Amino acid sequence: MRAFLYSIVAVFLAVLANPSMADGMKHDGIMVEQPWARATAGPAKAGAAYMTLVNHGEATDRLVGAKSDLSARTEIHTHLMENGVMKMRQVEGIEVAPGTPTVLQPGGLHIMFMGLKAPFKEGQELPLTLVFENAGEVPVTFKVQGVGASQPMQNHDHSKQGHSQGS
Ligand SMILES: [Cu+2]
Repeated sequence: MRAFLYSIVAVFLAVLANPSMADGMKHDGIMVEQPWARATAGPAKAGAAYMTLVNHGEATDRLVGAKSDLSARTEIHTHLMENGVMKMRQVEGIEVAPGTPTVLQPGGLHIMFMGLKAPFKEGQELPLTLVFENAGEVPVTFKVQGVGASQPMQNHDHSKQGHSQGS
């Protein structure tokens, strides 16, 4: 009986450890919460996506890149003040330490889409792949909010995901 219980636990743990069997947004300890973007205005050729990166693993990981078919180039950016002017600059990577959520948000870190093939329209759910040093490629579906949105929309459907994984 005891061995039987252990095997049940083992199967359960295997499901937890295998991202394809468990929650689609959880990959080797990295969880991407509330990915979102603002709709782009008119002819804008650039857009940005924001999200919170949570590391449920034991070791620090790093976001080292982003891939997307939505734009010619997809980069990791931050904002910084230079001579009193807010500027964007590409960064090599973003450290994601266990227990410390890393927030990408307007005015700070963001995923930048340069040379957009089509504008971001409110209500769209678009694919993006984040590349982590340890966790590897993590597919994300981000939701496009209104042009003036300053934070991810709070869902009232009591669903943590907010939407299904598109990939
Ligand atoms: Cu940028």
